[in-house]
Amino acid sequence: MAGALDKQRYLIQRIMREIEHLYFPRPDDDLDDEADPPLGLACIAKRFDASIHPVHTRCSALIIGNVSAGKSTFVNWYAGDHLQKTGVAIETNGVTVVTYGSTVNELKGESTVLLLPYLRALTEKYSGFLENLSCKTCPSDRMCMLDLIDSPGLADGDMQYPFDVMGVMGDLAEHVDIVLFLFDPIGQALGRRTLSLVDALFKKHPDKIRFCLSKCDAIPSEEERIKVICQTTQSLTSKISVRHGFDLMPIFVPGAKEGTYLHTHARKVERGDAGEDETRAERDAAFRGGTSTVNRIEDLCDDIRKCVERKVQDGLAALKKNTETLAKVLDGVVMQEKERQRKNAVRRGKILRLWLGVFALSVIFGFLGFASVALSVSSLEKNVGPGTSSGTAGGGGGASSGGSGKVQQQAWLESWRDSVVDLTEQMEEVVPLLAIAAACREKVPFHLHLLGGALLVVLALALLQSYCTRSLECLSRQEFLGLQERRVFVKTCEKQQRRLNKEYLLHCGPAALAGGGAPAEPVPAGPSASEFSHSAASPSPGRSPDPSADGRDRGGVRARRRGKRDEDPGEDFD
Ligand SMILES: Nc1nc2c(ncn2[C@@H]2O[C@H](COP(=O)(O)OP(=O)(O)OP(=O)(O)O)[C@@H](O)[C@H]2O)c(=O)[nH]1
Ligand SMILES: [Mg+2]
Repeated sequence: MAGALDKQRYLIQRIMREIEHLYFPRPDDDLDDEADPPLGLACIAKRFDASIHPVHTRCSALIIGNVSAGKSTFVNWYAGDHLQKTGVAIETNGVTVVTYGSTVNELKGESTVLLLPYLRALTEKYSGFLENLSCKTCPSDRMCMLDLIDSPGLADGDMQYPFDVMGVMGDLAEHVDIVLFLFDPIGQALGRRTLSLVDALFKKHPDKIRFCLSKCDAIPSEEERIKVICQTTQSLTSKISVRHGFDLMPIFVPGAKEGTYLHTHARKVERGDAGEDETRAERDAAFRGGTSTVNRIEDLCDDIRKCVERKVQDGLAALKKNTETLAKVLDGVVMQEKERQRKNAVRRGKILRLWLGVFALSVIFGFLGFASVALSVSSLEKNVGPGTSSGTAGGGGGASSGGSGKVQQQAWLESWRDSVVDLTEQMEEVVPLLAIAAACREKVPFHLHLLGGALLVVLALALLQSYCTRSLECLSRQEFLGLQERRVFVKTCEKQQRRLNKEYLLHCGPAALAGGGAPAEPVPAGPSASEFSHSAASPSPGRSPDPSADGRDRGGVRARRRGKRDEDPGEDFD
């Protein structure tokens, strides 16, 4: 049984780790990652403004209860280490998150927020919370996928808290997967504060809440135990509206009374050190610690384990939805890009045709102009005589050699010229720009005027063309390759999701029962303290306890990415 539990735990850890790395890959140390940062679904979603389902790859349990209800003892027992102070006096003042680490370590407020970014909003919202927040790490396998949040005991009267404890508990309950309410049968179990929190949280998250009557072994007789259970149930059900059967689990930490709870046989069983043939009845007997008192602490552990399982299923389902969403978004971007490129190509064609038309027209008009000038010169020379075309100086020669008709023609030409000159002078008076042009005309030869005019026309056409046919902004080739790489990555993630889902179902389904489940791989040691600081810097809300395996997975994805890019960079888009 313990072996099967271990197999299941290792498989879940591996799946969650792989899911996490698809969202938040960590840079490789051996690669120049500043130039080529690893791709992740989270950064792709951010880059393309796609809304994806939030990713939480770790399960978390919030433990709430009255003062001395045994919250810290339960956390220590579950994690298998003496992490939290315990005692009859008020011991816990702040909030402590117990999580996985390769060593037993303690982080204070700001480091805790770096490691668990979801707490940032709470530290900003509630003054005094950051100073009373800490994180403790321990190398227990059971904590690989789980964070236990220990809270200050709730008491009425003059009890002062360094922060708004009710507000913080309410907000933490939003984030966590399961909330355990522990009631101490000896102390003030159902105070006003505790009951109002029960009421508030049960209204919002009825499925997350578990009620436990802790320290049951401290009640001397079975009769009194039944009385306490009845009274507590009555008080609670009068406060909350219970839709289904109300369950108050009587629990106690075996060995807590004697202070030996970290060394009991039950702990060994829970850690998987006991033999495979250990039955549930034997384990129950171990949990009772040799007494006849009913202890449902294993049911509570089962509930926590189921939460972790649900996390995997939710993670796989969210991965499927998110990869589909991102694939759609990227396809849309590619389509838009292609549409822009097509429109630009059409516009370029139009521009080319326009310029070809302008060129052809200028050739035709140039040819026609040249021909008309040549014809008019030759006809003038024929009618008036040589030299006429070059100016009025030749007029005398023409008069002597031509007849009266030719003289009339020349006189008409001169009068026409005079009238044009008169008109130009009148216009120069009205439009000063023309006066400047006239001044220039005296100095600049006529053919340069023509050339300038032609250039002005061309410029005007070019401006008109650029205004009318402005091309749409497109991605550069590099950016387009990046887009393609992302799409390939999302496709790879889709395949990975299918593979992981299959592995998980194989493990849970009949094949697993027949011994065909996924092979159990021992999870290598978790991150060291320095690795924790590294993961703290990463944007991931969850962390992996196994960086070496991360490298393996990531290496595979990167090799595929690179291989794909080298093979055929435009396979999907061109
Ligand atoms: N008999 C018995 N005693 C327990 C059990 N759990 C805890 N205790 C004792 O109860 C006392 C209080 O335990 P803590 O774990 O410090 O309780 P707590 O809820 O964390 O208390 P605060 O942090 O002060 O609110 C300690 O002396 C424990 O040894 C249990 O299951 N059975
Ligand atoms: Mg405590």
